[in-house]
Amino acid sequence: MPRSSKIDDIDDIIKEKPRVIIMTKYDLCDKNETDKFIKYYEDLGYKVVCINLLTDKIAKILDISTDIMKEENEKRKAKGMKERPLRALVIGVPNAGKSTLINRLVSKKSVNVGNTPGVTKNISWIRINKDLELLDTPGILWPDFSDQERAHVLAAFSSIREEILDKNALAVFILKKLYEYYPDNLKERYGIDHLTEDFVEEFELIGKKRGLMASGGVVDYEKVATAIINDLKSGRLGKITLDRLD
Ligand SMILES: Nc1nc2c(ncn2[C@@H]2O[C@H](COP(=O)(O)OP(=O)(O)O)[C@@H](O)[C@H]2O)c(=O)[nH]1
Ligand SMILES: [Mg+2]
Repeated sequence: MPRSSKIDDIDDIIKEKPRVIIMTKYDLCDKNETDKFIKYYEDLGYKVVCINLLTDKIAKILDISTDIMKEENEKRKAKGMKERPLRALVIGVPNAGKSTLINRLVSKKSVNVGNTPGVTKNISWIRINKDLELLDTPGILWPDFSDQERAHVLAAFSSIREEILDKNALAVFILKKLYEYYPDNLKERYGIDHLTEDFVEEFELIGKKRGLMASGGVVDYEKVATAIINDLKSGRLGKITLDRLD
């Protein structure tokens, strides 16, 4: 969800500071669509890294921070200032992979290099390498989910609690999106090749197929909704990107 997960006022927050856009969970997405976003941001002049944080080498992120610091330190030297490491903060919406990223960057050799009093606790800087110091806690920022479509995308990928929305409505949203963008995946996983007005047929079909029954031998709709949501998140519905660039 490269668009839905974007924090709206990020430009105001970051201003002219260097920024790297890290597209996490690259293993779960539809590369065709995500690559359009990557190109879009690169064309705007941003540094973009796409990564599977669970398995890919973290070096590509470290290399970028080294590059940024080279540029920054040249500017500093020109002004007669001392060189210094880059101090970076990981920012993103809930479930984006912030903690995973920080844990990957911090190694046993990393040392705490100082504390800054924060609002609720001290925040510490961790030396990752000679060019990079990282804040040990991520900045969690909430996306604006007043837009219904966006709220559904965010809930579908666990960035906002799905309880905020009606579970059945979220499952129906996912079915509609799959039908629009990934009809083959919908057919393959659930045997569904068309959608009906009230979705009863679809829920019945999925429930029977997956044995999601309540007592009395009737399909348990709540279990069906949960299954659809979990199938999407786990990648069992295939590699899915729900945002479109245009
Ligand atoms: N498949 C996949 N899972 C990821 C990736 N990055 C993070 N995760 C998983 O996504 C979930 C949320 O990650 P977490 O780091 O806790 O997100 P945070 O809320 O931003 O701190 C965890 O279960 C991670 O294991 C990734 O690149 N690929
Ligand atoms: Mg976290």
